[in-house]
Amino acid sequence: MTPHASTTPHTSSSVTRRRALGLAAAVGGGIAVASSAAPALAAGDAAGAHAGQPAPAANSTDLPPVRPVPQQVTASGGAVNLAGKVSIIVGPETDDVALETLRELLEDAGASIRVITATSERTTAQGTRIHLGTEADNPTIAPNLTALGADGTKGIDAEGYVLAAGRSKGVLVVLAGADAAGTFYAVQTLRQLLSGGSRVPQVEVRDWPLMSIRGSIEGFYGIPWSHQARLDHFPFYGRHKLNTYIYTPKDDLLLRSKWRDLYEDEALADLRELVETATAHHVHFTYALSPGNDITYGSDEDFAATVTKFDQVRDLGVTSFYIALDDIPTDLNDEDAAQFDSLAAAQAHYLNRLQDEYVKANDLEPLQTVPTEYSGSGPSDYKTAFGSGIDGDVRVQWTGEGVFSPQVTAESAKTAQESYHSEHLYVWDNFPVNDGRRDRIFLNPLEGRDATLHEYFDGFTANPMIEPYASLPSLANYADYCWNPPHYDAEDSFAAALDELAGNDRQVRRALDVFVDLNVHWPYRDGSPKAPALAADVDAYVEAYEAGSQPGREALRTRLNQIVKLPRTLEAMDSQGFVADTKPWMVAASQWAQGLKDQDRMLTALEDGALKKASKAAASAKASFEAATAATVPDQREDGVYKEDQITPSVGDGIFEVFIARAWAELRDVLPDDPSLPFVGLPATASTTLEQYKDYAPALMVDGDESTMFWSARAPKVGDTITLELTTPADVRFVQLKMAKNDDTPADQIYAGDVELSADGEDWTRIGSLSGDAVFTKELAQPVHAGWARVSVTGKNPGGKWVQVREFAISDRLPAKG
Ligand code: LOG
Repeated sequence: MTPHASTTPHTSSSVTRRRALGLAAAVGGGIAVASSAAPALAAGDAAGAHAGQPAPAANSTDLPPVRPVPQQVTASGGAVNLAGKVSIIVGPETDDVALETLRELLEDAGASIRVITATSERTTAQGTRIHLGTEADNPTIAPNLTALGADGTKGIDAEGYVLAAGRSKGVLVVLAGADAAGTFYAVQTLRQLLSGGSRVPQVEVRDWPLMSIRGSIEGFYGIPWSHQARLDHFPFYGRHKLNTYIYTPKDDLLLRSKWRDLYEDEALADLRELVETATAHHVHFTYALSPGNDITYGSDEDFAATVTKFDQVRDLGVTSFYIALDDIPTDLNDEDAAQFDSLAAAQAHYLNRLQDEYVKANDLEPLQTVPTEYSGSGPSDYKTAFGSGIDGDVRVQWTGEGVFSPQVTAESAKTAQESYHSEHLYVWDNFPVNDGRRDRIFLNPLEGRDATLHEYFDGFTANPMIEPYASLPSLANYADYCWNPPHYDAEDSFAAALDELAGNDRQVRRALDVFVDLNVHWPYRDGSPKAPALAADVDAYVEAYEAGSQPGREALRTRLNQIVKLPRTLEAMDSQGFVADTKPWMVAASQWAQGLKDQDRMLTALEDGALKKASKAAASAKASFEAATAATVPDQREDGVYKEDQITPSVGDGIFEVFIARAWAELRDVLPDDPSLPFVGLPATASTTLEQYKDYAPALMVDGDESTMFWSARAPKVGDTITLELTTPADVRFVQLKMAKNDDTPADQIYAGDVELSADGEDWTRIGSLSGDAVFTKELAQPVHAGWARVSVTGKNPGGKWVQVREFAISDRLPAKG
């Protein structure tokens, strides 16, 4: 797609050659350094990276790391100092933000600054000179690049730049953009080369992005980002060379259910501020409407309504528009059905009208869209009709082989291009979005995107989390990946983003790693690790405990102390937004860890035979766990109403629970009636007449773990049953059925049903009926001898709701009263 991709040979022989020359190794996520005697090396050359092969490890003797990794860097050794008197020479039209950013950088470096606007090749400036701008705008750029022995920007792609630093009649730096954005990015690279000081290595950097669309799509369900969060994102994007933000939060009513309604003054003022701030940081603010729920594609009125709405934001300076057609009905209404033979044909008609009569007529950027079939690379009637029906300039989004795509390979990219008949596909990447798991935050690096995808796609937009600042590490990953996929190193990029958010305090940075470990599991990728560092410490503890030895338990104790303190330690992070976003998870982690510490004391007391002490510690643990399961995360559903404290944060991915279950088992052995012990049912198997959804198997109803569940793949019918068979029949005194996702909110569950016991699996005795609550419990005054229990459905579910069962348990004892 870009000519440069093929001019950069990715061969391992070039690595050998570099080693033979005795050159420094490339920096992981940093820069390859060539001596002045050697020819300039492309970064691709230096790292010898193949698809999926990360750059070599960091080398501290090299240049300060620059991320995204530039395409080419040549260092001639030594550095120049920018403190003292500095003249910045700009052209009349040189990018304002680039100049402002440069000015701030130099002030931090201790420079006193004079800005000169050049009108000819010659300037009167003496001493340290920094030339900033494009060759077209600033006539001093070309001769000064020549003075440093550097080539001009001719042939460098849009948004690219040349940065040259050295000496020629004094210290001379040239920041030459291929365009305004490139000029701005040259300054961003200078910032990283200065790395907080005043010295710049003598280098020539030639750099350009391999993908033209790099950014985020606020495209999730749930609480839309705040105005302030959006404003805060744009400077971050600028620093990381991201250039796109697509505005399409699903639960913003004016974008979807009320898409025809116009904005009031206050909302328009906010939008204006967003657009201006984005533009200032070279971020394209793309405005997306989702009219698909009730539009008539062929109607003149709906076309006019679209234009009227677009015009409101075009007046604010928006030049980039988008129609989102995801998650909408696939039937045509009568009016459209009379006019079009398919959904795709109707949509193509509407999009083409917008592209011709609006986008082209007003000289805007090409229209963008996400089709109704947005995943899977294979062909379909819809994809063919949609792709070949729309104007070839329209940019089309695709989510990969699935809605969530653990991998995106070059092969599926190629197939998708063919199936959509599009030269302008770009990825709507459903990562790190958490609208399907609002109890989680995802702090794992972006992985699994092939290193050659720039050959197929215009770019990527990440669909981020509901928590805007917690999404920043992933967005930094997209920045590094999209600019230079062959040199993307997931771990390095992620660690650098955490450094940035943490700030300079090393204790804070270490605590952040401890916190990240508890949130790295990404459930959409098989085998994704679960709190691996905590898990290793738990394993070591259990092993030591079983061996009756102490030392192996210390690592876990240290970690638990760190986790308990997380809310306090991380308070000192630079990114206060990250702290606020993740607070519910930090607090819950702290409470889980406190409970584990209590259980550690309990286990020690058990070993010492101090039973009273053990029981007291167990009670503390129980209280900590109860605190940890409080709903503290806010939520917003289709009605657009924001509500506090709706969701219990999930953290640690079940690893705390591994320890907890083990510790309770020890207590149960010694003190089976301890009131802190959680209720467990007798060993049993479960079966049902309901089909299971995905891998939510019936066995998950009887695994003693409320964080897993059975989920039906349909609504229950009268006569459907869920049946439990005890391993050994018993005198049953207690029955408990926990349905839906939590105890307090009726949702997917059986609404009408009888609960019955049986001694032989044939004759059944009713012991109670479901009431519409999520939880059913029954204490039997007289024990009933039984080997089976079941729920039989006696009525329809409201709204055709499906069924979730977290636990179905029967017992010969009553639950302990704590
Ligand atoms: C939605 C998106 C949502 C995401 C993840 C697309 C194109 N649309 O399945 O708004 O955030 O899944 O839940 C989606 O991905 N549909």
